[in-house]
Amino acid sequence: MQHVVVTGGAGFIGSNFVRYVLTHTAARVTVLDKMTYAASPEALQGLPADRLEVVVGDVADASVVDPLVARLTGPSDAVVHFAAESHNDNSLRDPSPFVQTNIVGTFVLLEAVRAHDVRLHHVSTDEVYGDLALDDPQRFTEQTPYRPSSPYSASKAGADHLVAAWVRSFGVRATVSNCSNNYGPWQHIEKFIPRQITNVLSGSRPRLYGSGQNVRDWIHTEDHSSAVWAILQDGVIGQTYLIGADGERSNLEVVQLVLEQLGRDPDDFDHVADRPGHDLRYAIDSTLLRTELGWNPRYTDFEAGLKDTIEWYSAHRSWWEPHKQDVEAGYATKGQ
Ligand code: NAD
Ligand code: TDX
Repeated sequence: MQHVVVTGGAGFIGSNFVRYVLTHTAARVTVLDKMTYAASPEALQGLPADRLEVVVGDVADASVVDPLVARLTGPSDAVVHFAAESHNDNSLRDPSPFVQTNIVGTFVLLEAVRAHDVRLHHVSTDEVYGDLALDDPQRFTEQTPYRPSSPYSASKAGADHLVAAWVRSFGVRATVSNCSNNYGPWQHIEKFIPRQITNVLSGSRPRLYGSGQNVRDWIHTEDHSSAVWAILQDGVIGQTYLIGADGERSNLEVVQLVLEQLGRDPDDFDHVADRPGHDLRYAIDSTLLRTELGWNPRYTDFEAGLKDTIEWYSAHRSWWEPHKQDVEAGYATKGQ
């Protein structure tokens, strides 16, 4: 049976990927997760226990990582690397864990897969490419030069470069994907869409940074999972694949959609302090992934995906409500 080690498998996208693999394939999964504030072990409950093991540990700790990777001896076994500090706003407050987990953690993992000749898929972000003008007809492609803006995106860019170097210099069998903004169940309420949904559900107003003209290219997390699985099965070693679902929306549009779908006045939100260095627009051209691997997103209707997500947060109050006050107190100190 194929065995996949998933780092960061208790986080938002990692846990959705673990669920995807255990539901759609016969593979066995070992999650390696440090269980930081961003982890949701609850997201892994109810999955087939005979094919899932959870190991609590730090991806930057070679004494934990090396023996786990050494267990991957089958021809299709692999590591899928989601573990990261993932929130831009946190990286502006304290970049240190971003450098440690995202860069040093990726280095430690690369050394382990090099030592044991194990296949790696490294999960990254479109933010490594910087931002685009609102009217730029070009979108990001695999050829776009790196130009990260924040400590978070710079740390992810550093990790991507390490992977590329380990492929070229040491022959490590790795692929990389750079995906656009994910939404869906189990996303931490510090992030844009869940923050606004849970603001409305708790009787307060959505908070839009700056003018709200900034554009993000939204993809449902399940489509990210199916793309990563397709790359793991058929991706070309050494290749980078961009993952996106043609979901460009301005932040203003998204906030107004959330308000409308929850039956509120679409203007019932506050403009708050902008994010320093705030990227204006991200947009992905995923032609390579679609033509080479035949991948297509299933969630092509953003309004419908958002509606499902709102329903999910309405039904999972007990998961997010205990953390809401602390998350908002953190934002309040920055006027956001
Ligand atoms: P998340 O913050 O929800 O989850 C990250 C997980 O990694 C958590 O479970 C956390 O406990 C774990 N983790 C953190 N530090 C660790 C360490 N040192 N060792 C082991 N585990 C550790 O993040 P997410 O939004 O699910 O993002 C997952 C990956 O996808 C990241 O690599 C991120 O850069 C990438 N990505 C995210 C998006 C997005 O829209 N959220 C888009 C593109 C790419
Ligand atoms: O309250 C808010 N109000 C607001 O206007 C928050 C939290 C965010 N925003 C804006 C900032 C961004 O333009 O919404 C947009 C999305 O913000 P985030 O959810 O923080 O995401 P972003 O900074 O775009 O990064 C996300 O996508 C790429 C993930 O957090 C990263 O991990 C991923 O790499």
